[in-house]
Amino acid sequence: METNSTAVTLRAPAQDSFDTQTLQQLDAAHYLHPFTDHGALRERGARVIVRGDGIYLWDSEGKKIIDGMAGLWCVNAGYGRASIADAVHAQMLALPFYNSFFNTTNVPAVKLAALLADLAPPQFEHVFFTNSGSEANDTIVRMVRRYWHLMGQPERQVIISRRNAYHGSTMAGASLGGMAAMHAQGGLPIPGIVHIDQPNYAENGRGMSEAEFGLEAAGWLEAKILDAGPDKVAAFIGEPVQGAGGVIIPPSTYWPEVQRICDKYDILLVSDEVICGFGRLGAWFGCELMGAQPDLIAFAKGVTSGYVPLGGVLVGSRVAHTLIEKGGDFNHGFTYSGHPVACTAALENIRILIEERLVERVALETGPHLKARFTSLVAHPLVGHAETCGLAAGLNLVRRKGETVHDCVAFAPMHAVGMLCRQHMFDNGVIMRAVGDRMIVAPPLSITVAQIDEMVDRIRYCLDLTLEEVRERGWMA
Ligand code: PXG
Repeated sequence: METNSTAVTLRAPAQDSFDTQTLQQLDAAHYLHPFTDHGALRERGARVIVRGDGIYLWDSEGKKIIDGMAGLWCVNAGYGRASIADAVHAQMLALPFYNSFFNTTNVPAVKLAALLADLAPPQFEHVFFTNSGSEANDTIVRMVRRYWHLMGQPERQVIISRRNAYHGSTMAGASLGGMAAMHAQGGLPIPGIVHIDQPNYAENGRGMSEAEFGLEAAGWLEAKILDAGPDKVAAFIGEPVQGAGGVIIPPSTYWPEVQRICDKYDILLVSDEVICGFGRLGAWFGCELMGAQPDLIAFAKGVTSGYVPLGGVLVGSRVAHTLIEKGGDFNHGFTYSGHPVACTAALENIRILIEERLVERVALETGPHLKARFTSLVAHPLVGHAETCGLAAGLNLVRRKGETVHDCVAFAPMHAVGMLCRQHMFDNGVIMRAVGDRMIVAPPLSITVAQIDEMVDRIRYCLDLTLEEVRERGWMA
């Protein structure tokens, strides 16, 4: 007998229209989603996304939506790139898979490794492929500790990260991350990972200029190194701009001072570029803008624009030469490291980014335009402050505005105004991410100036709707 479930599974892919309700029922019955309260999801029903083109998505009800989050910070080239699909199709026919173990390699993986060495800052000549950003960071933990072992300093085990950082959801990735709610589940962090505070000027910089605060926040790294013992510390890891933590843009003094401190104590510097890499900030890698020369770079997301999963670690000469010359086997890797189909998607995606000058456009055209338009939203009664870096932007919804970012009065967390605002956005055809009451956009890099205007106009309209609602509920100061 054919079950209801099989009927839908077999039918759905070939159809233009979708029975949303049936899909939602099956979703609730069978699909455990990431980071999701399934009780709440079951009540609402998941929204079903069926198609994308450029910066737009369509759901199963035919509703058109501006994807202000580029999927999940990853669809840098935009949706509907037939040339990526064609390249992947041809590679699947030629060689869908072969592994890179046992002295074997494949053409797309070799070409991509060489291309990444060209694109990355000069200290990077080597790459280790993974399937995701989390696996890239797990690889980094093992590689850093292996490096220090080979250097005759095996006691250097401690990796310093930051509170409110996001580095993935595997055991090591979630441990490196500084999300308290994640540490509370599964006995994290794993041993040897410690955290310092984030360079969040709005939260921690009262009474200081931004430049002073940047130095102060970098100083927390030095204090932690001294606390742990300089001969015990292996590495520091940070995102150039914290993404999932709320688009936290550090003062310009922060990263050069972090670099100076790492150099002083001979500590490896790791830049997690899973979000910031491949043009998000207007450079191929965020560290180039921030004035840091990391030893290792984690990447994922934008390398394929999310068309096929791929991640990896760019390995700088200091670590690569030690691993290669002193190393013997590095006992680490994945079945799909250097997957030919994923590497093919990356090659075509990067070709598009180069041909359409998308990274340069973020630096010179779309990034500055988003800054002008998005920061003008501070005129809105609900917006306390707004910041952008390249095509990543965040604004704070506040109960009462202040003279400076430090004088704004926040809403009570229990009112979840960010979630309320996010719902208005979605209902009115624009996707924004809510991190508490900070609202975020990071659209595809292919967005045009006119589309930025369309997106910001829609955001302003939804801020009006949110304001109306919080006033009705008596939540404004
Ligand atoms: N590092 C950074 C900086 C990330 O942003 C990861 C590592 C992990 O990558 P994978 O591919 O394993 O997911 C990420 C992922 C959000 C959100 O809500 C952000 C991410 C993932 C899921 C949700 O903003 N970033």
